[in-house]
Amino acid sequence: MNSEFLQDVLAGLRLPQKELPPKYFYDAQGSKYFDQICELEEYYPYRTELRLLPQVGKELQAYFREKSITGIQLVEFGAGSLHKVKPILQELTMVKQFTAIDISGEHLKAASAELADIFPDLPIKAAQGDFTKPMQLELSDATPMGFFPGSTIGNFDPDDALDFLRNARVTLGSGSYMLLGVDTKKDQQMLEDAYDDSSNVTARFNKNILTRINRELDANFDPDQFEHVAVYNQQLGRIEMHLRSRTDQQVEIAGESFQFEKGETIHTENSYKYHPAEFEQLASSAGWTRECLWLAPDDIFAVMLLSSGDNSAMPR
Ligand code: AVJ
Repeated sequence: MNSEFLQDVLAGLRLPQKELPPKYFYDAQGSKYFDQICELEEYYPYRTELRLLPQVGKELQAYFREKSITGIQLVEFGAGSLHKVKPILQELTMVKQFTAIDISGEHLKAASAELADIFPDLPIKAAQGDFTKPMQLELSDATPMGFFPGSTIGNFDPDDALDFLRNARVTLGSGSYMLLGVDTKKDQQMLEDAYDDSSNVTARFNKNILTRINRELDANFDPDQFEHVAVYNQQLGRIEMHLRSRTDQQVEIAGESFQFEKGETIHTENSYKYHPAEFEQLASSAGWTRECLWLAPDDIFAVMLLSSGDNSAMPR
């Protein structure tokens, strides 16, 4: 049942630079830690984007009216706690249906029940799924608009981000839109503080993946024997999170042994940062056109509206 998780973990830890896919952070506990991260003073992306969204919603409403679009079908990728969509739904009254896709099914169920209380007339669908892979959506007559907030796209290497954007353009189809939140390149200290907070919430979030592996995959990690590390890789324009072994140690996972040297790391996450123009370039390589750009004060976060144009020649 957990064989994909097991295979991903074994494959990642057999590499010379050991790694684990960040999508496995989000078990029930990990999703809770992530919500705590979003409350941190140091973690600026969450609140910065959230503050931009009422304005974004208002301007989207005017933009779509201008285009004589009367119905929107909103599809959120990596939906999590569904806080970000609220200001959009508040302002964008032409949304006829909301579909939320997330990897953590239970978390999503609770969040969509809460959303249904706030928007009782809105049809809401919750789908557990891996949005990093191509998928099928039930599309209505309303204009599809993808929603991918939080700079979650930053978890992908640029190649994979390009694939995601291409796949999403096929999934959403001709005449669709995509609203994206993208974290920007900025002062290194500000970036590193956001991923290595003084209350160590991010450290617990990072180490929780080891606890999850112990529980679900019959392993014997001692999370205390690993140290949380977050560094900005200037060359590649990304925050890297690692778990650094405090000693020489051996860990058993489903009967396979893994050696860790003191100081050796498991690379657990990348969080890419883009100049707005840099991201527009990436989106346009995937066939999207940038329609609108909203920047937070000091350009510390960007929200973009992309349009697919006519892609009817593409396979659906
Ligand atoms: C959910 C991927 C957007 O990269 O900022 C937060 C995850 N990791 N703190 C990010 C995360 C550590 C977050 N994303």
